[in-house]
Amino acid sequence: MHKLRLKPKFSGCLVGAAIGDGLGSWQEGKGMTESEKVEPLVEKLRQLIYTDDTHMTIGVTESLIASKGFNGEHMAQTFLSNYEAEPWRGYGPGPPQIFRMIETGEPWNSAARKLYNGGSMGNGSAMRVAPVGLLYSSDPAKLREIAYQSSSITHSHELGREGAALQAYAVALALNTSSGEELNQKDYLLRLQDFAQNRLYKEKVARIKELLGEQDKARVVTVLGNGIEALRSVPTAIYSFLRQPGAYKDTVIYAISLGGDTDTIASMAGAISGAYLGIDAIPGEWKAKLENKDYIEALAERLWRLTAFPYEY
Ligand code: F2R
Ligand code: MG
Ligand code: MG
Repeated sequence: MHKLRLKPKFSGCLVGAAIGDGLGSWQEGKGMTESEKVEPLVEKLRQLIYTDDTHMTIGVTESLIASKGFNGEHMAQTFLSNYEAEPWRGYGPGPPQIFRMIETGEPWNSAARKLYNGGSMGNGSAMRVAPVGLLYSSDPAKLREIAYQSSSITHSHELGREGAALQAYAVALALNTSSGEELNQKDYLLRLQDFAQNRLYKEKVARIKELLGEQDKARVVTVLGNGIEALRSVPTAIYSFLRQPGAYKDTVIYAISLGGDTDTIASMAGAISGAYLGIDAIPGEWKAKLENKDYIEALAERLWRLTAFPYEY
């Protein structure tokens, strides 16, 4: 795809993720809800305030830009300084403990192993990984390596790392598919299934196909999950996108309607949808209400420049 056509897809991805997070945060931890009740929420809200999901996505993007690629020490320090500036963003329990360890001298690639007896399997590294999917979209092996490494700063459990890699690859596939051509859901799923190295993720991706026409949300939640663990949220986000790949708004509303970890599932689904459809597919009223939209868009453009014009940097 021509590099100029990727630019609105980069901003669609990061802005789309942030809006999913900001809107989904109003439903986080609650049960399933009717889709019709989600959209009026935006009208009631003066601003879409994002949470840790976007705060950390911003950190990943800032670090990738500043280091012209992945640098674990730099990314860990960026997480730490962003967290110290805004600790109220609703972080999960694990990351702040890791930031404290890093602050007191623990290396960036060993702190996370000290938590949860082998590392976190939460979705905290998958929820922030979209910029890795954008930057390394043309090289799946490199994308996997960097997704794993960026995850290892806070989430070193195999299921946390694999969730991050799968979400990054879902973003990369969406980015590399022209929004002008209809997305082939079966082909997209086959690629994801081939990419996944963990058996549990391969099984979950296989279940997505049989649920594509499912009307019963309770069944979707039973099979795919709506929880805080990567294995019970990354496949759900991919599914929310694949049900209605042509409409960003429907993807995000559907993800939120499933209940549970709604900010995170809607953010990951919004990132994939935005990478496929581009920023113009996101409703103007939603974009206008997003906190820090201009900064997020500016970061997306700088990340795009890094891929489009690497010799400028
Ligand atoms: N923290 C939240 N939501 C709580 C409400 C926030 C509220 N609105 C507020 O403002 O205060 N959301 C955010 O956290 C999730 C991401 O969490 P992360 O970064 O993965 O955290 P952690 O601690 O690593 O893992 C989460 C939980 O998963 C369980 N777990 C993880 N690994 C485990 C293991 N190996 N064995 C057993 N359990 C494990 C633990 O219960 C962890 O606490 C996102 O939803 C984000 O939005
Ligand atoms: Mg959150
Ligand atoms: Mg969440």
